[in-house]
Amino acid sequence: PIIPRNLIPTANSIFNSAVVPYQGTFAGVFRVDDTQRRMNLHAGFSQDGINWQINPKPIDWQFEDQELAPFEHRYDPRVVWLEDRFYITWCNSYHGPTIGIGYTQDFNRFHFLENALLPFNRNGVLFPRKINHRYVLLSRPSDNGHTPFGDIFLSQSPDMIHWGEHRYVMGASSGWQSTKIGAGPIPIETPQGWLLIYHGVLTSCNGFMYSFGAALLDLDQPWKVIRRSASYLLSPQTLYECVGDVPNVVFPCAALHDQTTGRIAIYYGAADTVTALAFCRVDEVLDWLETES
Ligand code: BMA
Repeated sequence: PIIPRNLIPTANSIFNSAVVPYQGTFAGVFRVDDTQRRMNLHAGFSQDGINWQINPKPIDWQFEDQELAPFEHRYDPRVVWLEDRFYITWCNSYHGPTIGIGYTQDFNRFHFLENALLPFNRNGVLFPRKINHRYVLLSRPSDNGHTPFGDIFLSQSPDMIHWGEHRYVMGASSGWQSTKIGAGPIPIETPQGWLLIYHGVLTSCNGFMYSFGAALLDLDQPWKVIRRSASYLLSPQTLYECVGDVPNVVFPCAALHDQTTGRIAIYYGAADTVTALAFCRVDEVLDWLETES
């Protein structure tokens, strides 16, 4: 773990958070549940990607349409540099959980764009570039509760506002991913396809258990799955993954990819309490996927 639950005074927990390279340093959007247990998003900054300063106040979104402004909850952010700005997607509430989209240029002023999809939906994840002249968004249609089902779908948009041309990507299957699955970090482009790290949920005697694995999606038709891991890449096994507000949860929301070394840094929430960091390499994961799928 790199971020403790109480890094800022009002925090009950800081987890499921997304970071990006920013002006030679790092910036991010963090899920902070406060001591009233309100779920909200905060901006944060780091020189090294490991030691973080998180703003004590939540992000103050600028809304053009005040209809969308009332706060209910905001959680599980993803952040991506796309064309000319950083887009943020998260689980927003508008009469139930749905996918909020906003943007920032500087992690100081944040603009709310729209709710991309109808409720109920979670795990909205943008691809880092247009594909076939369309913005592309993964999501996981769901229910208003703790959702005992869930498959990954894809939607396309000409303008980041209007989403359609929905395609099925993949669904819950067996073992660690038998109850539901959801896209994790922004997909990583490789010559072989889009590398998608995703979480999967198993229902045990103790409730849900969240692990994560990987899949390879077609570069031009990313709803087509080339490979998908039968085993998990990482499952909750350490104390900080197994003990916390929600035991037995690892939930990845960001993966920084160093093009030179091929190294990936995966930022994931552990036990819905702290933010943790794991490393792997693109070539290792792709080789592993060949034996795994
Ligand atoms: C999901 C989301 C995640 C959370 C997970 C485990 O439904 O709420 O934020 O990490 O449950 O509690």
